Amino acid sequence: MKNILVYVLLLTQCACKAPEVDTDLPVHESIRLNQLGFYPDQQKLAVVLDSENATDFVIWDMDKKDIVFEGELTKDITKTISGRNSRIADFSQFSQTGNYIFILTGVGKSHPFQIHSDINHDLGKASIKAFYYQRAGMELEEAHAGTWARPLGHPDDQVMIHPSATSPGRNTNTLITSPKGWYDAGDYNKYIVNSGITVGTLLSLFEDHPDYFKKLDLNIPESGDQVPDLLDEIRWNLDWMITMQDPADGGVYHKLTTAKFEGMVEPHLAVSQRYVVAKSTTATLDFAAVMAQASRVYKAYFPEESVTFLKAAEKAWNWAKKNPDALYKQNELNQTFDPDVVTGAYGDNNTSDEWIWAASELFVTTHNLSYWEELEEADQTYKLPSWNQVAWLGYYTLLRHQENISLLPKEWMSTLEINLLSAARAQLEGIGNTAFRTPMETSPKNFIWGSNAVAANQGILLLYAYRQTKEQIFLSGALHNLDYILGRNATGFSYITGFGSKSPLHPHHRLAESRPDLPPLPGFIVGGPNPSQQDGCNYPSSFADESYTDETCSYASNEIAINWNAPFAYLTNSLEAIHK
Ligand code: G3I
Ligand code: 9MR
Repeated sequence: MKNILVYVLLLTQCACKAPEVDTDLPVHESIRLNQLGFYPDQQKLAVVLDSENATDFVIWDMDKKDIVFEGELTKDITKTISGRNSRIADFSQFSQTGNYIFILTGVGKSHPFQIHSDINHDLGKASIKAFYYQRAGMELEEAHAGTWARPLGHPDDQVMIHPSATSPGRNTNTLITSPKGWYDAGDYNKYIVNSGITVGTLLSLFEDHPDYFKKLDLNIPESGDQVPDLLDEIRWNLDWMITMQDPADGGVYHKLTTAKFEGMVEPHLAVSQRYVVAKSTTATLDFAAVMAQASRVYKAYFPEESVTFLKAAEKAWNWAKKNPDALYKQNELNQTFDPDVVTGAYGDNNTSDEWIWAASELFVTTHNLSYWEELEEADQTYKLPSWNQVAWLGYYTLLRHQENISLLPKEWMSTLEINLLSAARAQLEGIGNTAFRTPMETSPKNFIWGSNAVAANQGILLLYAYRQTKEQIFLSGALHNLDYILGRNATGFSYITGFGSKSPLHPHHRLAESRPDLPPLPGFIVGGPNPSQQDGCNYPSSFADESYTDETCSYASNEIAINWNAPFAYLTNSLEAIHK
């Protein structure tokens, strides 16, 4: 079709020439911005790569069919990790609600975006609804799942005790029931360690913004009951977790899994024998932390279960005290027991952070000083949370509740505050030297398996710093990482399924891959760039922030996982709650 040239006369007092705007220019790969959009008052940046001859840009209102803002790119050039030239277009001054595109004069246009006072509302809801889609042991009905309705899979009512997991009353081949829970990721197994950080992050999201969640309707089967939907959703996984505790001694099985990964089939057709495997110290402590937190959070809604959760937490803690060195070492187990188990290991040889997390949650819930004793000498330096580093889940909790606990020594608590703030400041340092102007890009070391969760967890840290200081710069930093996740990055992808114009279509996700007739399930954050490329797929680039491929084969860059969706849900929903 012939290009339509739109000439716009600006109603300004100057006699300047009206800019010429070609709205039919193609979307240009060199323009990178948040493909969803912005809050009216937030900093609004687009990054322009290469395009040496371009200098001017406009913001085009798609409804009014009019130019609403004109600007120039910065002259300074920053290099991307792969050496491309980057310049910045800043249109923060423009704050009118509406639907827009960014046009780089003479070059091309951006994907469309919006400016809106609740720009992340639907995204936040979808990030939690994603957990509903991951539910095991339940039929998903059309009323809640729409086109993604599916039959019940994995009832887990005949789970076998693996030889590595026997105990009095539970010999090898004993069958137990261990239903419900969320599938971990692209695979169908259920792992306590990863469930732990996921549930901890989501319960903290509730504790930090209870009023926001009391009103949020997720259209899940429990919607409309007296319990906030977020807590109903989390309950599905808690109910599974509690079955993973060995009643004989309080230890917690490391995982519930098939021996090998299932094929790319729908859940109800993936029927290989499932096992509970070896009890471990890390799983047991993560379980203790989650149950202690749940006991607190659910007290007002489910008083009986609240008591059960706390008893389970204490039993788990006592088991860990007696078994501090029960590390999960999959290769060693496979030399001793059959069948070999080769699914996700979540192996972790350092338990010091798990002790901190469990002790913190138990202390805040019970005020029992014996848990404080565990913390007194503990390492207080800041460590970004991940499945194998959970210390700060505990410390965030202590900070959140410090006013209610007079037993916490002031000086020790202020060390936590200082360490949190200096870690947050360190993340902001150097943003100006990064091509995409995000905390995420300040170090290539951030690009690990699941790097998008690093971006989200950095965002959480910045939001805690904002909460502590009310300094806008921290809020802004968190928003920069959300911009990163939604498109202002080195690949030009919005890394969330179903959100943004260029988003993953082929995630490594059995629920999605087994239904190629449907669009991928929405609201999932994919792992993201990972230069280690452990899956051996074909990647378009080997540079850290470009090591991403939207192919089902790529479990090292394009899988989805609950422990990545949780911080993403924290980030988006907190931002919405803060902007309300
Ligand atoms: O600990 C080392 C660190 O010292 C080193 O600097 C760094 C360099 O890359 O590697 C670190 O180890 C990595 C480890 O994660 C901890 O971050 C390994 O290389 C990396 O291979 C390992 O990846 C994990 C992956 O499973 C393979 O085990 C991911 O974190 C983890 O998210 C992922 O989880 C899988 C489950 O096993 C199965 N279900 C799907 C899920 C998501 O992909
Ligand atoms: O699908 C599995 C994914 O969930 C895991 O993260 C990944 C790494 O453990 O492994 C995937 O399964 C692959 C297996 O490791 C090797 N054979 C191909 C499997 C499917 O791609």
